[in-house]
Amino acid sequence: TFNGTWKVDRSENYEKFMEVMGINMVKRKLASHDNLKITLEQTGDKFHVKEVSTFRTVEIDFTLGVNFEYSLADGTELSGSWLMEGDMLKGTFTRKDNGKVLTTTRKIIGDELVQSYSYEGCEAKRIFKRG
Ligand code: MYR
Repeated sequence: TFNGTWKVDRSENYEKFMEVMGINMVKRKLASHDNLKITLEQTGDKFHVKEVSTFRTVEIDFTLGVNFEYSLADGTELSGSWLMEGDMLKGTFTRKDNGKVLTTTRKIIGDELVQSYSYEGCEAKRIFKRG
């Protein structure tokens, strides 16, 4: 189950990923220490997500397979949806500013939540621990 609160523990290739996303260096430096914490609450095919970081606190509701809008901390707007594939969440989101697609997955590996990101051939991961 994904339910619970997850605190980012470490990231892989995340600064490079942000660079490919077009985020400037100052923001990348800040974002690499964003203390991201997400709380996931699944009820059937509905999710409630609370995202807390040094940048902001936002709450998001989505239903699996249903498109919704989401803005990154820098204001970049995305539109897309999550699907459950086995016990993995797979998200496909399109940037509104350039039409390019960002895909992401969430899976539980051992006692960690691993979120992968892919955009324009660049891959990154952020690994969360229960907290
Ligand atoms: C959620 O389930 O947390 C809300 C929807 C998340 C959409 C996809 C998030 C992609 C984040 C990419 C971060 C890269 C920053 C350059």
